[in-house]
Amino acid sequence: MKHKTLTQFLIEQQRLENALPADVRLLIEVVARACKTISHHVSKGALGNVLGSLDSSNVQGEVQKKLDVLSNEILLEANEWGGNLAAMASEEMDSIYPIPHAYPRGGYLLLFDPLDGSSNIDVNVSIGTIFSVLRAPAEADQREIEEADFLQPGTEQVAAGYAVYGPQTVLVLTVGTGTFGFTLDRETHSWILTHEKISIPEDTSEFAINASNMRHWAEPVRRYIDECLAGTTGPRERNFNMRWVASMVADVHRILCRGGIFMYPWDAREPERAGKLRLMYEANPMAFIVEQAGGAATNGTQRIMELQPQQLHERVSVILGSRNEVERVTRYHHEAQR
Ligand code: AHM
Ligand code: MG
Repeated sequence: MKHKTLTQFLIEQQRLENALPADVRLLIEVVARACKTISHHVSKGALGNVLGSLDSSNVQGEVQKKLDVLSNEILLEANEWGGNLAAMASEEMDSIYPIPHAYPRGGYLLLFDPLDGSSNIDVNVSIGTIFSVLRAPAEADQREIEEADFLQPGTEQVAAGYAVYGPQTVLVLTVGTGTFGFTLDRETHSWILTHEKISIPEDTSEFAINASNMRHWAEPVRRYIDECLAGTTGPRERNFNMRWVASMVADVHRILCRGGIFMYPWDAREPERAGKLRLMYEANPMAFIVEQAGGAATNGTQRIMELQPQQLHERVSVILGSRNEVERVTRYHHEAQR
């Protein structure tokens, strides 16, 4: 069998589908290369002296792991000189990172969570990188890029993807023509297309939620999960299974492979907080990937990709995965509002 590499795939997308400009293609290649480097460091673990925490915290007040910071640096260094970007933003940086004046400036904005699944870093469970690409506003050409230039709804994304560093390192990508997966071949160091046009089953009998927060959930979430747990004798008339990796990349990857619903909803622990996950570099790219695979993503009442961000590090309630289940949870939220 002749393998198709990421480079071939992207060139075909550029030529055949007319789906992506050459500079976005190059930018994705650079991100993918950085993910290879991160994967290499992750796989070294204790031998690479990369495990454990630093004394610092990020803008959300979370303790930074050594690998969080290292991954952030790898992505910044890989992407700053290529000439395709105007600025970057990351979960690990308080504010945006404009491309230094020493390098040519491009027309795109890159946002990322450099290493998602922080609680799993030191315990050898799958973790990953999530990224999203937006256009820099055309009028920003003549001035410095500002944080406000990033505040675009997810529908404006040009590309989105994630890498998961698990038993295999896999890169999942969309440029708006479907969702595709590539496995890292560690012998040739290339990304090989292994998951062609991924399609999420519309129905599922598997849910993913951190059930330790059950007592804090809103009524529609509790109703949905109660009905799943009631199994064959409940209103759903079938048994459900539960999975929770606590790395969004791994939970979403499972859903792309075999269906399921993932929820990190609003809860009453910190009622003023919309959710735990971040809209711009976690929820939006995952929503784009999931929708392109035929799934759905809402915050309980609205499509995630249509939300107008107010802040770079804004948080959001997330319900995504198999279409019919996401629509059901969303309907329960609407019914509760009436
Ligand atoms: P992180 O970006 O700090 O790693 O946080 C995001 C992660 C997600 O990957 C995962 O779904 C969630 O946090 C798990 O949270 P919890 O530990 O509350 O179950
Ligand atoms: Mg994260």
